[in-house]
Amino acid sequence: MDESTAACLFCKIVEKEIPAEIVRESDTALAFRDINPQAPTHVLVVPKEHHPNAAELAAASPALLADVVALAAEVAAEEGIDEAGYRIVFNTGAQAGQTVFHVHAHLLGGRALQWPPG
Ligand code: DGP
Repeated sequence: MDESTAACLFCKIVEKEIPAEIVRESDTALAFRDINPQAPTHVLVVPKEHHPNAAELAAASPALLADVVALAAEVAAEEGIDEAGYRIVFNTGAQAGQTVFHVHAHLLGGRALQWPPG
């Protein structure tokens, strides 16, 4: 772990240094429940490798971005929300509400979701 990731909250969850309710894991990604859920299913899916946001992940490693989305889809199926539908959100940048700068997909479902989001 280099200096940029040493202080990263989600790197610490990936390393199991900080507890989280992990729901699924692959070789490259980890899915765990959001601490402040906004829907009956609210799971965060992160690549194990540190990248700050979705755009930088897409540029550096498209396959890893695909792994994150694939794991989110597996969790959606496991949670039984895949048929009704769900949302995958990557908040990117402070104005979009990103507060943790280790890229994470929010998987939201289990209720009717509003559009446009706030
Ligand atoms: P964002 O605002 O898009 O950067 O989302 C960050 C999410 O991370 C937010 O919904 C709350 C969640 N979160 C923050 N700290 C923790 C934590 O320590 N554990 C878990 N499980 N989730 C956290």
